[in-house]
Amino acid sequence: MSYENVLVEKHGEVGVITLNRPKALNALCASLIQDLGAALEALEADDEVGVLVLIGSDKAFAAGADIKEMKDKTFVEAYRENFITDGWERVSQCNKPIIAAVSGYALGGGCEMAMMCDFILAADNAKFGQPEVTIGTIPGAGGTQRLTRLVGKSKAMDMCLTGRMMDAEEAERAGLVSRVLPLEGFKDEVIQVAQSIAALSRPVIRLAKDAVDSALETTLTEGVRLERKMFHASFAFEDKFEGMNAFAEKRKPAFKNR
Ligand code: DAK
Repeated sequence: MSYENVLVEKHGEVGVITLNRPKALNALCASLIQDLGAALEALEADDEVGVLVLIGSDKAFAAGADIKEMKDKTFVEAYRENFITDGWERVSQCNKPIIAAVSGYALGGGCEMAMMCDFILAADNAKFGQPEVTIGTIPGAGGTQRLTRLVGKSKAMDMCLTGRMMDAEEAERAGLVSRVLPLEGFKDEVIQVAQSIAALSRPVIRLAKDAVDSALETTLTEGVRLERKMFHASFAFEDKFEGMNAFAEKRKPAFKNR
């Protein structure tokens, strides 16, 4: 299946979606969001694929929602049409692990979309920002919420009130990104990280993803209780026996995703 605004490729068990609207620095127009949703649906349904990667170009992951689509909208139109809503949360609803691979600009909706992924790997030229205040509005796809949970109130306020950009090094220090990698060979490195996850047991990875996600939605006591239940649930998987027996027998595990 081919799309106008995204490219899709498979590297073994890794499905890579590339945002591909280079002339507009991958500005997230409605048709791109639609294509992205369709590509995600297809890769989620593809049993060969265990892990997803969302990447842009060297210059831009995405420079935000498409300002030219928004600039003339009135409140009444935006409200009546439920403007810029359909499909926007799709990335955060993936069952399979999804890694944001950010090189260049990740601004506004681009930064928000990266934060919807399970974690962010940044190239050393990455720049993150929520510059909406500089164009007379505020973040609308979770920027004030996810950024605050990831980097804390002080830095989130700084980013959302000044609209400044932070570079990859600052983003790693702040906990927004998990690792910074050189731009040269960035995509290959990201695919290797994704492949290392894809080599593990899929149901166990799903448990781990769900458990970490619950940390942002619940109290510590409830979260730890849920984690305990999920830990016990992993004992229902054949792969738990395979993993532990392989360790004891000093061999590599052969997971069967069961
Ligand atoms: N929208 C549309 N076009 C964009 C764009 C954007 N966000 N960003 C860049 N472009 C276009 C430029 O207009 C230019 O097009 P042409 O003039 O060549 O036709 C082309 O991309 C190259 O951009 P520049 O010439 O500006 O390139 P520079 O290297 O000089 O500057 C830049 C790069 C990234 C610093 C600059 O382009 C820039 O500041 N871009 C805008 C960044 C921004 O303000 N982003 C936030 C947008 S507001 C919601 C979901 C999402 C959102 C809200 C609600 N819901 C679910 C409710 C999100 C809102 C936003 O993201």
